[in-house]
Amino acid sequence: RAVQDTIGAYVKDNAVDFSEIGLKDEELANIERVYIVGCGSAYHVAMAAKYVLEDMTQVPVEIDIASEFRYRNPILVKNSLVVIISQSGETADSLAALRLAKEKGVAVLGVVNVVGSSIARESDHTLYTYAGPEISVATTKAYSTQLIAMYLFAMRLAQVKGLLSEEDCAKMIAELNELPAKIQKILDDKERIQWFASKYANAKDMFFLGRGLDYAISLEGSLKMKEISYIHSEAYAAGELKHGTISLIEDNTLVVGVLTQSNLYEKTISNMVEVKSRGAYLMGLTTYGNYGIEDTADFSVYVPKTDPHFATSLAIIPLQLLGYYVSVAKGLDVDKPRNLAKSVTV
Ligand code: F1P
Repeated sequence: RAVQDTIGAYVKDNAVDFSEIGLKDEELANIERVYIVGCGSAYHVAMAAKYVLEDMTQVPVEIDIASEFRYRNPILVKNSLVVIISQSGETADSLAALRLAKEKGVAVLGVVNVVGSSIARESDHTLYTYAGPEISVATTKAYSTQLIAMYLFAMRLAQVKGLLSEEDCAKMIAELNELPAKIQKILDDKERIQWFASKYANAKDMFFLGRGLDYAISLEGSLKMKEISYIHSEAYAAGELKHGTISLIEDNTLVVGVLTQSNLYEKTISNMVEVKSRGAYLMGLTTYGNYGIEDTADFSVYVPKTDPHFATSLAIIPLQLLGYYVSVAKGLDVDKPRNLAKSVTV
């Protein structure tokens, strides 16, 4: 529902339409660089958006954690746009990043859920997400809607830059409109993840691996595991694991490989084989059709096919469920993760 509402807010007559938020095509046409900034899950959306935007628009994208951006005196080039992603619109570091960008004379696009929040008010343009008022502390719906907002932004920018035809944009919109039903299909199969998750209530460490967009998904899956299950987990760009962390793999350590991007599939499989030979127990997360994964993974989870740019929206669901059900198996209160606040305003 949240995903559908966010799509519906900015799609008119099979095209992405930002006229209501005053983001004009002439302004988009001038953008030569994009900086995307956020904290926590919002930063992981930034990373996914970087892959999508660069691939679709050929505009270079830099991403940063807001608490780093605000203190490092970032060089912001002319004709750039800073995108600040924040569910609450009140996160102190993200708000400070926004103010810094404005001081430096760069336009800001806020991607915000809470209407009238500080970031929404101070941004030059605000793309509202429609995650609704009932937001969990460990971001799930907000993450999904922020992704949608960033896909729509990438599609409009690609069209303005002449890299996406009206017809291809309409096809992408059709794919977007299918996401809610596909998400529901994954949720309908949740018992299988629950059964698997219940075996990991006592796990010490977990690792998530992926390349490209699948690395961004891995980071968010790993964060969910930490936030709600209190299990030490790390996400690695799959090729980086062997440069150190592989020494932490012991017999039966759970390693989750994410493989939604067909051009990177074989490479990530080879990294999974490497950790398996060190004793890891492998969960493979891929799209329907890639049944060869069962030759390598001990437990395989499939998500429906979609445009590869949108794969994050589907692949994150089993990982959120994994974190959720490990937490349930440990008898924890998923809605009240310790030490975590809904909005970090200091
Ligand atoms: C950012 C954030 C969330 C996280 C937790 C703490 O919040 O890091 O991603 O799940 O709630 O804050 P926001 O800037 O998106 O409101």
